[in-house]
Amino acid sequence: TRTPVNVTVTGAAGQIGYALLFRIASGQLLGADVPVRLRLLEIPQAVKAAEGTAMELDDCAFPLLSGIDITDDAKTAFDGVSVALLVGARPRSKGMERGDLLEANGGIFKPQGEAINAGAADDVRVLVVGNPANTNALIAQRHAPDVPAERFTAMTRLDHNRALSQLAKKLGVPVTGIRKMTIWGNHSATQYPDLFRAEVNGRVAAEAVNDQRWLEDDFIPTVAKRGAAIIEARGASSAASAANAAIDHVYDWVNGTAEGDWVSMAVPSDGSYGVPEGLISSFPVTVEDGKYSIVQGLEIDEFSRARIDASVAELVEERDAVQALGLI
Ligand code: NAX
Repeated sequence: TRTPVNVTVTGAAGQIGYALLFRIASGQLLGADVPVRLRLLEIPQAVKAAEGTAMELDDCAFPLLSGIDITDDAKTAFDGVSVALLVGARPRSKGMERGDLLEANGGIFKPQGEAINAGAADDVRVLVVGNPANTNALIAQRHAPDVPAERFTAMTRLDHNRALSQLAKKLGVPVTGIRKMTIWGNHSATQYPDLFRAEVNGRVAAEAVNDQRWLEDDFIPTVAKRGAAIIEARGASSAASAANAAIDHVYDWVNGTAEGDWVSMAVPSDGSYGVPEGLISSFPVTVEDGKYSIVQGLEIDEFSRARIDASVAELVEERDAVQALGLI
């Protein structure tokens, strides 16, 4: 039998954690033949709630779940970790300035980066879900100098999946008819879901839609502001869909992307498409043998160029702000 893979989830007692842990334990994160050992990291006040979730995990008798450890200590949580899902973050409270938000998250992602640096397994893969996800990932990465930089990623897969569904609905096609969707830039309202490189049954999606008004005034804002619409309707932010996207992100990173298709991941830029090197920005990526590569050589039209640049400019601002605060 295979040795269990250590999977750490931070913010395990939160709502995404609740939707995520059962799917990991059932084998959907890494594959139906891969046993996992769960490490749950929470703040002291929420350890008891995490213990409650762990009781429910026990009650599922998942064949692949070899054990659960619960801790409020980052060093313990990341010791030997191969897959680190950083979900817990400090949300923006009323009246909080951006600097305060970044500083509060620096207080979380700096020590977590250090703990990953100190104890993670050689094959560690990190996915940051907690917002502001791209910049939190940057902070963690900068405090883990011994881990290859490309192992730190942030989640734009929920945006990607939202874009697939909106486009499928518009065209009356199944999501499986769409390939090469891309989210560019920041996981924020400035993100750019790109229909000029996406394909619907082999045709350029923007041409299949043939409605620039819809694309600009409906599709892009609907995808970018979907999180707020969910809060408005549900009275709580996206949880199961966010957990689903985290599963998709890691599963594809480990098991590879389909031939002739790609997925969106926020990854450290190598300078591709004019995105400053080192910024953790969303790109189209393919995965082979457990390694992702940014899709190269795409022609970027003027409309898309401006949208990508605007989102990347926001990432530059966030990076400069955390730099000024001494967080990186
Ligand atoms: P919840 O508030 O339900 O849960 C967060 C949990 O994190 C809490 O249990 C809290 O105790 C814990 N936590 C806080 N600081 C911690 C620390 N230092 N170490 C360990 N745990 C800590 O939020 P939830 O709805 O689960 O969302 C979690 C994060 O995901 C938020 O930052 C949210 O903004 C972000 N999201 C990101 C998305 C994305 O696409 N990248 C989409 C969904 C979601 O909005």
